[in-house]
Amino acid sequence: MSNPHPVIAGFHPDPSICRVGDDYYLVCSSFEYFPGVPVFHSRDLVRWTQIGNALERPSQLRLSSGTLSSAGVYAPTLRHHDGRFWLIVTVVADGGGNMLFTATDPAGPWSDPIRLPGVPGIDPDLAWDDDGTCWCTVAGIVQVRIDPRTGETFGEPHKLWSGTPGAAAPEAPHLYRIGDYWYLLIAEGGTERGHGVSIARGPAPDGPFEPCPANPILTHRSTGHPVQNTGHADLVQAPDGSWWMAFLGVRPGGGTPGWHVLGRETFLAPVTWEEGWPVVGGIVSGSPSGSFMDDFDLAELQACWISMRSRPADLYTTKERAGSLTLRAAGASLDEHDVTFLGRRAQHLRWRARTLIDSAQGRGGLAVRLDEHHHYEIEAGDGRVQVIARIGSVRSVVAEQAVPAGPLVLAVQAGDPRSPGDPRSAPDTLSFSVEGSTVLASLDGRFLSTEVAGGFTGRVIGMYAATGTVHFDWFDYEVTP
Ligand code: 6LW
Repeated sequence: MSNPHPVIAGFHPDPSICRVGDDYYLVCSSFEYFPGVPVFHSRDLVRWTQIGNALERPSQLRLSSGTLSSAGVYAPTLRHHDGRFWLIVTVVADGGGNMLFTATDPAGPWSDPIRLPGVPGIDPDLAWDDDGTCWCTVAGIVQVRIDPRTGETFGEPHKLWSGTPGAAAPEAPHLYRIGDYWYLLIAEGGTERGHGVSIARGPAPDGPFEPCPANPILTHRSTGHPVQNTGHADLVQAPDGSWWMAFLGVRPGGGTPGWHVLGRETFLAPVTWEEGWPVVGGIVSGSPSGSFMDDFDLAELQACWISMRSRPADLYTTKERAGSLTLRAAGASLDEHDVTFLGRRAQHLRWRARTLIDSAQGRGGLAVRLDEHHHYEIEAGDGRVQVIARIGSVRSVVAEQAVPAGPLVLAVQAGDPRSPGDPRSAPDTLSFSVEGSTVLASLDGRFLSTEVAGGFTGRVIGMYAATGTVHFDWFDYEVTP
């Protein structure tokens, strides 16, 4: 079985997709990271370019330092209606809840939130019927009519469908009017190895719904498919009338039980229709993105860069030292919620990242993060370099060496595991070094996987400041064999 590639690799879960003319747009969850809700554009459903982040202002997304990792921005839905783009999302945080944003250009700017206090739960969906009524459907599966311009709800939320009897977690609902039917697409089984997609149809947007006899229409549970956890899907019709499904999946590596390190990624499959029911075809492989380099010569940071919970302008700037990223320390380490960290999602199974750091005025370094309890980093400052590992409650300086004063190139590489044939093998090894000298430490990659760390995200590689002020001249991310 070939190893199909995601169309959007790295932690880009819970995809929602819509089309306007020949242009497709897609959004994903982003949890504790800021800015939130990455927005992508494509003309062929396979090659996607990030065109921005929908929630890029504190007035849109305010995640306090108390917001837990894997809380924050849950599954969004993106739709186009009445000449505008509509984004509905759940923010799981203090002062959060379900909220709506609108824009005329999906690249932004998006509006400030329209709050939906009457909409319960998570995974909100939007659908309009011919008379303009807007139906909001959430996990459960529960539905309520809303006015998307004001956030007002009408009547009490009512139960639509509970999915396949006995299946866990009916969620991720999307409602479509297709031909003579209204279709209700859901995820069920939980977002882990039992994940799947099921569908029901009915005569009206509020049902009643009859389940598809072939449910689940998509699942890889109990198969040897290299892409697992498939679920949380959205449907889109192409200009030529063909139908496609975007959905999340993971690529576990190593021995048993398998560890996925890139989070839940976005995959694509064709859909055909038989007797009024969708049939999902095999995954269409995306084209892997290439290497990436940022020399921080631009005044604004590129859209792929993310920080935890917020990005105060006085702690993150490319204006203080021309051609450099300057990070000013807040939290004292990656164990802290408010550490000054700028990262990008790891998008490949094998890669090398490097940065040129000037730590004369502080301490900082290059890190691979799952969350504040699971991260590895190489840190420079005070005339020494340390490799630090945080795994659960254990924090250890696993290597240290004296270094001469002056800028250094710090490197981390995701390489093959030590014992690939061992049924207990790790998915990879993360090796840390100062360029020009030997590897300081090589660490087991399983501890930076979702199966170990838990939660809904994946690895993020980035630069951080632990004390004082640290400058980074460039960052590069190279795809390796
Ligand atoms: C999301 C739920 C899910 O709200 O995981 O994969 C939750 N499905 O639908 C977080 O991504």
